[in-house]
Amino acid sequence: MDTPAPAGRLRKAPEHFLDRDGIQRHLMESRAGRRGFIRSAFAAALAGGAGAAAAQQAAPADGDPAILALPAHSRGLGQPVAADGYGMPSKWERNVQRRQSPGLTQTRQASVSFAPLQSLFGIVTPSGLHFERHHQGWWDIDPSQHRLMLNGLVKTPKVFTMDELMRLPSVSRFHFIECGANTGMEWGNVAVPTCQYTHGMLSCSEFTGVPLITLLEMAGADLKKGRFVLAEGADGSSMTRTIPMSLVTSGEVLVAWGQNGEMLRPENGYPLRLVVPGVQGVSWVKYLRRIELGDMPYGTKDETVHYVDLLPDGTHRQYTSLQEVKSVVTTPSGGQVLLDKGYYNISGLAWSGRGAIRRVDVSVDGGRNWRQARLQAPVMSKCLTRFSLDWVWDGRPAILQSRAIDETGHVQPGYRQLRAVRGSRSIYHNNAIQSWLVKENGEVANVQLA
Ligand SMILES: Nc1nc2c(c(=O)[nH]1)N[C@H]1C(S)=C(S)[C@@H](COP(=O)(O)O)O[C@H]1N2
Ligand SMILES: [Mo]
Repeated sequence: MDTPAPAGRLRKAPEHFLDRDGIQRHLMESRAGRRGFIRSAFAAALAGGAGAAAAQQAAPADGDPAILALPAHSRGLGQPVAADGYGMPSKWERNVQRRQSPGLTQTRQASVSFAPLQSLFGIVTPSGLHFERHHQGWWDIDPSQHRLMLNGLVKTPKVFTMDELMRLPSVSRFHFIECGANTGMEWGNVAVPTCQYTHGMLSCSEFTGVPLITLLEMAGADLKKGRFVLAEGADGSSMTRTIPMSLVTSGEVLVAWGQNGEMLRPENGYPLRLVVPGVQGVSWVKYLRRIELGDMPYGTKDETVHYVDLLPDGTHRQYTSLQEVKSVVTTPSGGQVLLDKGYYNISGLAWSGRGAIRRVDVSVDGGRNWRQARLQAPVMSKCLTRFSLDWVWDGRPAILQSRAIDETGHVQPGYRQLRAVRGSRSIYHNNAIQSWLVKENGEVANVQLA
C-alpha cells in the first residue's frame, strides 16, 4: 500500500507505555552494562512527555549509535534452547498487561481484569492476556479429579472424566467472548479513559471441545421435552445459567478444554468450560461440572437478580443474553497521543452475537461522514473481525468512530438511539458507537456525543 502522507508517530497509552518503575528497572539493568546504548533513551523517557518519545527516535547528526555501535547480541552467544520450557513474552513488552480498574470492586476474587485491546494485533487474544471475570476467585483444578455430570431429561444420567471427554470427536472454532457488563460503566456518561477499560471485557480464542449435543445424545436426551439446559460451575460462586436448546441442537455450544491450541488457562476455567458463541460471557460457565436438561428456564440468581436490563419505565428485562453488533477503534484510542500530523492506520475490532460482520464504517468527524473500512480476513461468525482505514490527520480536532453492521442487517446504534430504548441506568449490554476525540495537541480522549 502507498501511504498517502508521511506516517505519523503515536505515543502509546499510559498503561501500555513503560511506567516509571519499569523505566527505573531498565536503567538499573543498563547500568549493569548490558544495554548501555538504550540508557539515554530511557532517561529521556523518564523525563516524560512527547519530547521523550521524540528523543527515542531522533538520530544524532553523527550517525545513529543503534546502527553504528555493534550491540552485544550481534557479538556474543545467545541463550540456549529450552532455557525456559514454556516461553514468555519479551521483557520489553511487560507493560502489556490485563489490568483491573482500581475501586471497581471490593475484593479481587469477585472482580474483573481487562484485556489490553489497544496493544493487540489481529483477532486472537493471547491466553495470558485474556480478560478475567471471577465471582469467587479462580482455581487450578486437578483434571484427574474433575467430573462432568449430565442429568435431567435424559435416559441415562452420565458422569464423564476429562479423559473420557477428550477421547470424543472434537472441533476447534474461533469465537469472541464478551462480558455482558463490557462498556457498562459508560451508560450514564464517559467514565474511563482508555479502550482497555471501556471495551476490554472482550477476548477471542480458538476453542476446542466436543459439541454439547453429542454428550446429550450419548445420555439419551429427550429432545422433545428438553428445551433448556442448566450449566453449573464447580467454583464457590455457584455459577448457574440457563441456555436455550436451540443453541445446543445447532451444534454451536461446546464443552471445551482447549484454548488457542493448549489446555484452557486456570483463570479461564481449566479444565472444562462451556462455550456459548454469541452469548454474553456469564453463560460460558467455567470449571463446568454439571449440565441438566429441563423443560423451563431455571431462573437462577445470575439470570433474575444479575444480568438483567433496567428499562426506562422501571421494569427489568431478563434473558437478553445475545451480544448485539458492536465495534471499537483500538488505535488511535483513549490515552494515546498523536505526535505528528500525517498518515495513521485507524484500526479496530468488530463483532456480533448474531453472526459474521458484514461491514464496518468509520467516521473521523463525529458521524457526519462515513467511509467503509477494510475487513481483514478471516471474517468468521460470532468472532472478532479486524478492520482498518487509512487516515491523514491534518492537525485539527477529529472525532473517530466506528459503526458495525452484521450479516443479519443489524446496525450498531449511537448513544442517542440506544438510550431512547434502554435509558441510561443499565449496566449490561451497551453496544453503542464509541467516540474518541483527537485534540489539536494530539491527545486522544474518550467522549460521548449527546
Ligand atoms: N464458574 C464460573 N463461571 C463463570 C464465571 C464465574 O465466576 N464462575 N464468570 C462468568 C462471567 S460473568 C464471565 S464474563 C466469563 C468470563 O470468562 P473469563 O474469565 O474466561 O474471561 O465467565 C463466566 N463463567
Ligand atoms: Mo460477565
